[in-house]
Amino acid sequence: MLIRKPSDIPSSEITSESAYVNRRSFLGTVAAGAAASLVPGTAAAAAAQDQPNTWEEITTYNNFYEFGTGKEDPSRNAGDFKVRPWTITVEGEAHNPGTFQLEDFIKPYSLEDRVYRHRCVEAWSMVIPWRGFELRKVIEKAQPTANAKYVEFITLLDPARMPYQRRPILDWPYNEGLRMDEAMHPLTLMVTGLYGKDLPNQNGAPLRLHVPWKYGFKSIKSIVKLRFVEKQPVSSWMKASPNEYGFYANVNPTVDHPRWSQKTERRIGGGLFSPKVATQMFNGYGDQVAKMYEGMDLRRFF
Ligand SMILES: Nc1nc2c(c(=O)[nH]1)N[C@H]1C(S)=C(S)[C@@H](COP(=O)(O)O)O[C@H]1N2
Ligand SMILES: [Mo]
Repeated sequence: MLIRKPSDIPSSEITSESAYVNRRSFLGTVAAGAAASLVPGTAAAAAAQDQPNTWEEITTYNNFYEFGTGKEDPSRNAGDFKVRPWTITVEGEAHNPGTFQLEDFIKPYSLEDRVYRHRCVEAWSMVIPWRGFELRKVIEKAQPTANAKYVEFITLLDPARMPYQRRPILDWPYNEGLRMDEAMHPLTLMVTGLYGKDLPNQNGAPLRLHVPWKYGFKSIKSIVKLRFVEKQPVSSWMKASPNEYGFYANVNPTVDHPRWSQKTERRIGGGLFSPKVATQMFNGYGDQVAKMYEGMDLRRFF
């Protein structure tokens, strides 16, 4: 069976989530202890912020408009979505393009588990233990030409299987893009699973992106195509509302969304009265990614 709900998972496997969380909190404690003499409050707060959300939270609070616009719609509506067979096409400005069955596409890469913060443009956040491989490995294999300046990603278009594509919510299929250096960054992950299991449909099965320093809408789900292009792609969200959603979409507490503040975020699962936490520049990954944006006006290139 490919997609399993917690109720389908034998109890011997359910321990994996609590073991994961306990291991993280142990590491968090050690890290916080080591750093305490330097930055007491900050390290402890950062460690607490890096506790993964539960399987339940990650799989029932989703944005996946192809299956409805309510947060619980994808978990309710995507259950029957069949993700095999699944074909991936690599095309455009590349010396080594191709069309692959998902299994063949993934085969060359070894999967690793990485815990990433995930910050939605709607000012909520989670911490998610993804499983996947670096996008740069795919790019190295595809060998983009000198003309390739961006990579565009495209979600499946199939209104028979993705029911809300019959409604004019966005200009379907959902698409996104990254500049080549962003796509080549070692943090940029092609995701196939979470908590060590295959991705549930509502989280973007069978293959989605996660770019942890950018707002969640960059992390496109159920990808069928990667296209190397010379010109900056125009994403579905840019088309829908260009003054609200830019191409870069870097998490940035100093640049508010036109309709709300981006200075703080609400951690999903924290409970109704949990305090809002401060949003960090580049979602806390600035030491690894800020260099790519040196000299750019991030108010203009939002
Ligand atoms: N194809 C597609 N990808 C998508 C979306 C979508 O509606 N359709 N929503 C985006 C948004 S706004 C967010 S916050 C993340 C949510 O990912 P998650 O449900 O795994 O947390 O997916 C992104 N990728
Ligand atoms: Mo989002």
